Amino acid sequence: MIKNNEELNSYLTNQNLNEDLILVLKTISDSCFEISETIRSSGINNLIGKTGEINVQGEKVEKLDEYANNLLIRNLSHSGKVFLMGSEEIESAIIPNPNNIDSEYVVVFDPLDGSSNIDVSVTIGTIFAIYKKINNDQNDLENLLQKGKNAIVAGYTVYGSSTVMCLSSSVDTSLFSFDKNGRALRTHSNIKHGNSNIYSVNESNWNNFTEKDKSWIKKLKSGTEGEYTARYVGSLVSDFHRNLIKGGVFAYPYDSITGEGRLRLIYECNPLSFIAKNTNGDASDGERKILEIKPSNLHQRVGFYVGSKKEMEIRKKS
Ligand code: P6P
Repeated sequence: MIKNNEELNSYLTNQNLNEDLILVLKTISDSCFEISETIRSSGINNLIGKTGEINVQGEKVEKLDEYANNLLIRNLSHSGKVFLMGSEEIESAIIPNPNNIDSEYVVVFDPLDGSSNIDVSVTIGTIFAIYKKINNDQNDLENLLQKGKNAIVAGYTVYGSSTVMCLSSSVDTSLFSFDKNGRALRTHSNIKHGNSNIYSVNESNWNNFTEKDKSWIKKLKSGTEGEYTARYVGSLVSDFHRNLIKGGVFAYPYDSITGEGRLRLIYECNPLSFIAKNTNGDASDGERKILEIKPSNLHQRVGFYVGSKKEMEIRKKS
């Protein structure tokens, strides 16, 4: 545990979070700092490249994916305060301490989002959300398949030109940077979604967009709704963080031909939608509020629109 993390400690205490939840959040903060330090030296410690494994998503596992995943699982298990975990990298639920029914919290995470950008030094990040368990049965997946609106805290850490952690609850959304000893120091509090005109879409999927989405994007480009600029990093957490600070909307629609979504509901869309809701933003799958969707499985994929209400309203009228 990082020593003298007083600022984070007092921030969390002032949020009236109980000490077990504070310990879980400090464990996540420490883990994100460790991941950040490792990423920055990954080129020289042979952590760039792939493990040769294929994960449950059918994606080639990057060495840093595996490292970040194992670190979070190990540290959260050692905290003794986590009842159950769900990870993008692991097919089924993770029981940190079998029969430890005293622990209250369920943690879901994408250990390293955007990992296709690792070997080109583009911003990547860790995304997480924390829930209260529903029952004392560690084999009951319903503890993981909760609606996003049930989250208590959600957040992310982006590993970019600087390392920034976002922590969000219904009370406050704040940003933290880390000093060289890993202490999280608050830089922004009571964050509200920015209002710049930015849209963030992978337009190479144009032919698979619905007519509604095509007319929406054409409207944003037309200048009739103001002058928009396009930004797309290809790392969800990075695109989300930029829009949270500056404004705008991110969209990864369902494929209109296959009906498939790409982004994962439980550990990508729900945490970011929870943050959007807490910061005057909005999030949907194109029809439904993301936070109201009852997950059917741990790795369910959905269409995803998240960001300023302004662009979401324009889409409704498209
Ligand atoms: P595409 C990264 O692999 C990821 O899951 C998200 O971080 C990102 O938004 C998306 O995929 C990018 O997908 O199809 O644009 O490369």
